[in-house]
Amino acid sequence: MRLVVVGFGQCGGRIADEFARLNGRARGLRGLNIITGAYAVNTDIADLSGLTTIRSDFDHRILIGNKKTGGHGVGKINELGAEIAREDADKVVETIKNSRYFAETDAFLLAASAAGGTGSGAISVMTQQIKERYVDKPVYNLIVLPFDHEVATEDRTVYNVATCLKSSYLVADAIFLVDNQRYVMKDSSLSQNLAKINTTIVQPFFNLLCAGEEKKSRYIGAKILDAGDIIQTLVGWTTLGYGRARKSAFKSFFSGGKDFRSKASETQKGVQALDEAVSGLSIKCNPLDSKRALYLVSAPAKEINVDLIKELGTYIKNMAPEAIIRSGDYPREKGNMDVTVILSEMSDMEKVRSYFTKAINLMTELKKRQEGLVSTQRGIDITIKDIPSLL
Ligand SMILES: Nc1nc2c(ncn2[C@@H]2O[C@H](COP(=O)(O)OP(=O)(O)OP(=O)(O)O)[C@@H](O)[C@H]2O)c(=O)[nH]1
Ligand SMILES: [Mg+2]
Repeated sequence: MRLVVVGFGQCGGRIADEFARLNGRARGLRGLNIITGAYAVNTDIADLSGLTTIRSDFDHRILIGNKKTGGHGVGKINELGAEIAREDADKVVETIKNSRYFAETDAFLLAASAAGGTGSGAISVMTQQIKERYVDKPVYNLIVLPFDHEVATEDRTVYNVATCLKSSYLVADAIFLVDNQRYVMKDSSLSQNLAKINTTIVQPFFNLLCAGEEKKSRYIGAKILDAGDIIQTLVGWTTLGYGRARKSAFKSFFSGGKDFRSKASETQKGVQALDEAVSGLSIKCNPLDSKRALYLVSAPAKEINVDLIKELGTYIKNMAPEAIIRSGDYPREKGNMDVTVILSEMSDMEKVRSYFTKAINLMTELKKRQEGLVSTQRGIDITIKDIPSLL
């Protein structure tokens, strides 16, 4: 499957940059092109300059709203981000259309954080515009939710997240949700942490996108997972995960031989990788709420056997009994056994619901203040009102 990836705002731009590196790996290691274009769109020049892999010309790092913001961002006001995106949408759409490999694109993936201003405001507006012009290609969103401490300290964060999620849900074919809080590593600095999080977010897409693009017969699975399977799986609220089996201590004894224990250990490794993928899903959710699921197992060809596929299928079926399940295998020459999982068309996600509830409470409170039902004056403001003014 081949994607055009467009990142909005700082977070979105960095994720698009990560996808550009992913394509570099796919080309270098496998001779495959999985990203037909990677773009960063921002109101902030400095953020665009900080990227490393997306080409540095103005056709790939696209500055919008320069007249309104002077190239300095929208400072968390996502209505302004949305307004600028509406005004400059043509510029973005035209640039993407003119790219060299555009005709080979299966779908769009637009990425942004929900808590900022530019990305949070722009992603739904641009999704709508792209959908109107390219009716035959799905448009997916990848939305990053803020860390808990950002929510606790700033009301605007809640408002931005809620409005961004609702607007995207109205227009995108599916929304991959990624919760920063799931990836917090207390022992590393924030910038390293974000870089690490971005790598973790993008990693599951590697095999997922490569599997259907393989041309060499030895890399083609018994059941190929291609763009059609992925498109059929992705609807509405979506989460994804990736797990890799640890190397077994008994590997040298059993693997590769005809010993029954090698077959058993492969199944065990597959289940272990799947366990890891499910426990590390990009947002906390209950798999029972998903209506569509997909898994892809990738491993050296000799390790993929019928028992393994059957075992993984049973695992997913028990976990998400209401879901239509699609699957595939992706044989490699060497490397680990890993499993990629997608749960989609989720009917509930506690975190999303809680953002909507919090935003409604916040707006009720704001309205009360505006109507004067709650006094907003404190400290100096209360005593100052009785002092005569010279103006
Ligand atoms: N995972 C991840 N999260 C990020 C990254 N950069 C910022 N964030 C998160 O994104 C939110 C801030 O949004 P930004 O993307 O910086 O905002 P923006 O879209 O550039 O908007 P403005 O700067 O307000 O114009 C916060 O919740 C951050 O924790 C990143 O590289 N990776
Ligand atoms: Mg910014």
